[in-house]
Amino acid sequence: MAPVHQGEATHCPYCALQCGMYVSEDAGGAITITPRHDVPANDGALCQKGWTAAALLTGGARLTTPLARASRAGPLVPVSWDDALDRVAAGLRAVQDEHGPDAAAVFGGGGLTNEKAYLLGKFARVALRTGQIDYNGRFCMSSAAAAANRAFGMDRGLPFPITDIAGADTVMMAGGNVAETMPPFLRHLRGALVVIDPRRTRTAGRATLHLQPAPGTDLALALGMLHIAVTEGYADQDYIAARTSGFAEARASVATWWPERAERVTGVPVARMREAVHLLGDAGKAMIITGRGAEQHAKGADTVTAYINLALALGLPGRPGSGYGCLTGQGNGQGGREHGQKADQLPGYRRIDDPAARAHVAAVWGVDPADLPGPGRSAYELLDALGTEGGPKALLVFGSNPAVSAPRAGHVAGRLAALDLLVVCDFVLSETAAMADVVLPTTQWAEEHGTMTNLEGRVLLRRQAVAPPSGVRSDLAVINGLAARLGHADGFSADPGTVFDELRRASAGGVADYSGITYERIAAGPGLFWPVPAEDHPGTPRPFLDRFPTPDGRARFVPVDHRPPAEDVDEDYPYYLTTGRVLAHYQSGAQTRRIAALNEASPGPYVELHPDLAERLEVVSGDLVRVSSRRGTTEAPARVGPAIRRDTVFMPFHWAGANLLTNPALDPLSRMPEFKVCAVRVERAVPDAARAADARADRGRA
Ligand SMILES: Nc1nc2c(c(=O)[nH]1)N[C@H]1C(S)=C(S)[C@@H](COP(=O)(O)OP(=O)(O)OC[C@H]3O[C@@H](n4cnc5c(=O)[nH]c(N)nc54)[C@H](O)[C@@H]3O)O[C@H]1N2
Ligand SMILES: Nc1nc2c(c(=O)[nH]1)N[C@H]1C(S)=C(S)[C@@H](COP(=O)(O)OP(=O)(O)OC[C@H]3O[C@@H](n4cnc5c(=O)[nH]c(N)nc54)[C@H](O)[C@@H]3O)O[C@H]1N2
Ligand code: SF4
Ligand SMILES: [Mo]
Repeated sequence: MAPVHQGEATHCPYCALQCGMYVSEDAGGAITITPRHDVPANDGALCQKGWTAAALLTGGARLTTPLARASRAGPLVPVSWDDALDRVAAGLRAVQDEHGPDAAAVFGGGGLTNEKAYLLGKFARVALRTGQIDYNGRFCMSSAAAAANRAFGMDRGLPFPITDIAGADTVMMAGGNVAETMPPFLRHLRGALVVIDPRRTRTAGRATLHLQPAPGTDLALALGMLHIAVTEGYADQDYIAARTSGFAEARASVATWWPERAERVTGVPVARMREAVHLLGDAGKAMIITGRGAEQHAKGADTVTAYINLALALGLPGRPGSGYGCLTGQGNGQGGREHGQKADQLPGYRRIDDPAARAHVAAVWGVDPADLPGPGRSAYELLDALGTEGGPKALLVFGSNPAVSAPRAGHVAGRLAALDLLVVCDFVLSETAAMADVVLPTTQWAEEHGTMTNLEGRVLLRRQAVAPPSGVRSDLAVINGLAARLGHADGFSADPGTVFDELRRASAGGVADYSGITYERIAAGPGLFWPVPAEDHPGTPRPFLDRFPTPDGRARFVPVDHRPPAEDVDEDYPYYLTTGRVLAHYQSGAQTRRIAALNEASPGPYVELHPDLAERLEVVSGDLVRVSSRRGTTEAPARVGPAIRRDTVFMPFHWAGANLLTNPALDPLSRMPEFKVCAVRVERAVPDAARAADARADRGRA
C-alpha cells in the first residue's frame, strides 16, 4: 500500500528530543500535527506541547508587524520593516560611536537553528565587531559541557544513540525529570532506574530506587558513592589502566567521603547509596545521566565531574551500551553551543582564544584574525552589566526571554530598562519584547528550513511545512538586513542552505565537524551524528569507543570536593527553594502560556511544599503562600504533598515569580547560575481581598 501523504516531515519546535512530526495544512488553513515513526527519539510519540504546537502558527498571539516606540516612555506602535531596521542600525551605530564596539551586545538562544546561531555569532564578531555575545544555553547546558570537555575532551550531550539506553540494565538519572520534560524519553528506560531528586517526581515514581538528597548536595552524594564503589571493589581496574588518567588523585579525593559523612550532608541513608552503587556496579551495561537538577549550581561543573568520576571508575564511558551523558534541554541546545553564539567560542566548537581557531574561521569569513574580538561576558554577567559604566548600551535578543528566565530577574529587568536600545526578535510579545524599543516579528519552526542538533548529537533537517504570514521575516533575513545597513552587504545570506554550506566550512577540522553533512544527506533519514568530516563519512554515533578526543586519548579523572550552596539556609531564610519544569509549559512560558489547551492543563504557578511545613504555616492546598529570598518576593497557591523534602519548596519557573527569588551566584568554570538552590522564607499570604476586608474592618473599629 502506498504511504498516505501526511504533510511535511519536520521536528517539534520545543525540546532537545526533537520529536519527529508531520505538519500539514488543509485548504482552509487548518494545521494538523501527527507524529513520525522514523525518528528513533520519539518513534510515534509526542507530548502535549508537541501535539498543540500548531496553535501558535495561526493564533492571534502572533506578531505580524514590526513595532517601535516614538519615545522611551511611549507605547509600541506598528512601523514598516525599513523604518524598524533603520532605527536599529542607527541606534547600534550611535552607541558604538560613543562607547566603542563592545557597547553593542547580542543575546542568543538554544532554540535557534544551527544556521541562525552561526550567522548570529558571525554578525556579532564581523558586522558589530563586539565580543559581547552569549546565549541562554549558559543557563542550561554549560556545567555539563564544561565537565564533559574537561573529562572527555568533547561535549556531546549523549555520546551514544538514544536507542542504546534501552539496552542498559541500570540507568542512574541525577536531577532529570524526563517524565515531564521529555515524556517520549521514558520509552528508552527499560532496565533498573535510579532517580536522584529532592522531590518524588513522576520520573522518580517509576524508579527502582529514589535517592532524595537536599538541593545542592549531589556533589557529596557522588563522592560518597565513589567511595563505596572503590572500597567495595567495583572499580574496573583494567578499564581504568587502559582508558583513563588521574584515578589515584580521584580515589584520594574520596578517601574522607565515607558514606556516613555523605549521609549527614545529603540526608540520603547509607543503605540507599550502597544499593545505588550495587545496581550500577552489578549491571552488565549501565549509564549515568545528569539533568539540570545536578547541574544548575554554583558548583555544577564539579558536581557533574563527580558523577563522571563515578562513571569512569565503573568503566562505563566508551563501553558499548554504557556511558555517561547529559540531557540537553532546548531544541537546538546542542548545536547552539557549537557554532559561535557563546562568548568564548567560534564555529565547530572552537575556542575563540585559540590562535589556530581564529585563523581558520577568519579565513572563512574573509577577515583579519586580529580583527576578531576575544571572549566576552557570560550570560548573567552580560545582563548584569547592561547600561552600566563600561557595560553594553544596546542589546539584540534572538530566542530568549530573560526578563522571566534569568536569575534575579527583577534586577535583570532593571538592567534591560537601563539600556539606550533594546531590540527583540520574536514571534510573540514576550515579557522581554514588551520592554523593547524595537520588536522584529519572525518566522517560526514550521515556516522555515534549517538544521537542529538533538540531544544525541544527531543533526536533523527541520523542513518548512507551511507558509509564513505576510509581514514577518526570518531571523536570517533580519540579520541580513541589519548587516547590510552596517556596511556588510555580503557575507550574511538570508538563505539557510547558503548559510549551512558556510557553516560546514567554518566547522571543518573542529571538534564539532559538520563539513560532511548536506541537506540532501539528512533529508533522506533521521540525521547524522557529528563529527562528520567528509561527505562519504557515515557520522559518529559513539565517538568514545576506541579513544577519547583528549591529547593522550584517555579520559581524565578530575579530583573535586563538596562545598555548601552559595546561599545556605539560616534563621531568616530557613528553607531551600528549588525550581524546575512542569509538563505543559516550556521555559519562560512565552510560547506555551499563549496556548489555551496548555493553560487548561497547567493554569498558573504554585509552591510545592511538604505537609509538615504546611501544618507549621497553617496552610492547605490552594491557600496563597508568600515566598521571599534576599532578592525578592512572590506569591502563589500552595500545593501540599509528601513528594518533597520537609526542608525544601519547589516552584516552576514558567511564570514570572520564581526567578525574582533565585540566586545569580555563578559556577567559576561554566558561569552557570545557581537556579536550583537558594534560601527562602515561606509564609501564609493574606489574599488581597482579605487584606482589603481587614483594612475596612480596622477603619470601622477606629
Ligand atoms: N515540559 C517541559 N519540558 C522541557 C522544558 C520545559 O521548560 N518544559 N525545557 C527543556 C529544557 S531547556 C531543559 S534544560 C530540560 C530540563 O530537563 P530536566 O533537567 O528534567 O528539568 P528540571 O525540571 O529543570 O530539573 C529536573 C529535576 O531536578 C530536580 N532538582 C532540583 N534541585 C536538585 C538538586 O540539587 N539535585 C538533584 N539531583 N535534583 C534536583 C527538580 O526537583 C526537578 O525534578 O527540559 C527540556 N524539556
Ligand atoms: N528558575 C529557573 N530559571 C531557569 C531554569 C530553571 O530550571 N529554573 N532553566 C534555565 C534554562 S535550562 C533555560 S534553557 C532558560 C530558557 O529560558 P529562555 O531563554 O527565556 O527560553 P524561552 O522561554 O524558550 O524563550 C525563547 C523566546 O524566543 C522565542 N523564540 C523561539 N524560537 C525562536 C526563533 O527561532 N527565533 C526567534 N527570534 N525567537 C524565537 C520564543 O517565542 C520565546 O519568547 O531558562 C533558564 N531559567
Ligand atoms: S518531548 Fe520535546 S520534542 Fe517531543 S513533543 Fe514534547 S516538547 Fe516536542
Ligand atoms: Mo535548558
